[in-house]
Amino acid sequence: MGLLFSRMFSSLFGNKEARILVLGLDNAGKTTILYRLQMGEVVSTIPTIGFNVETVQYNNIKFQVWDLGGQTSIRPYWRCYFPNTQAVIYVVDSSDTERIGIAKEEFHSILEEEELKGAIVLIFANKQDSLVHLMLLL
Ligand SMILES: Nc1nc2c(ncn2[C@@H]2O[C@H](COP(=O)(O)OP(=O)(O)OP(=O)(O)O)[C@@H](O)[C@H]2O)c(=O)[nH]1
Ligand SMILES: [Mg+2]
Repeated sequence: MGLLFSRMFSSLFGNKEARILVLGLDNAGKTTILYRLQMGEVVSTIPTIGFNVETVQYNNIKFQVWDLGGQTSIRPYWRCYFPNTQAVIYVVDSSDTERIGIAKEEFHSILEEEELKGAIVLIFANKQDSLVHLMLLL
């Protein structure tokens, strides 16, 4: 997964540093993805109150990756981090079918933000393993 992101962004940004926001509803898997990218490992997480920020380096490209808490009460603060953002990774819990509408609404709000108009957006359909389990139950 890390290699996939690195290849994609290296073709987009060349040698520059890039600021990336990882957004999505609470429990979507944002922090898990951040540390999977940075350390190459799946770590155990707790809900993020505020943010985590890490530098992820691939060859000569540096990514400053901001993982913001996704709880309802924290989402209004996402906009504080929008300036100077080159890319957004929007993480969706594919198995959270009940909240897919809320995830969509939040995503559309992001797309309307003036400060993110030039940003590249990637939608990451996370928890595909849980989705498979869900489908097996149906
Ligand atoms: N089954 C499964 N679980 C995952 C996956 N990715 C993350 N999780 C689990 O989902 C839970 C929430 O993950 P986090 O990375 O903390 O979620 P978050 O989006 O950072 O949540 P907030 O910080 O509250 O916004 C954890 O128990 C993770 O282990 C995945 O691909 N599959
Ligand atoms: Mg988190």
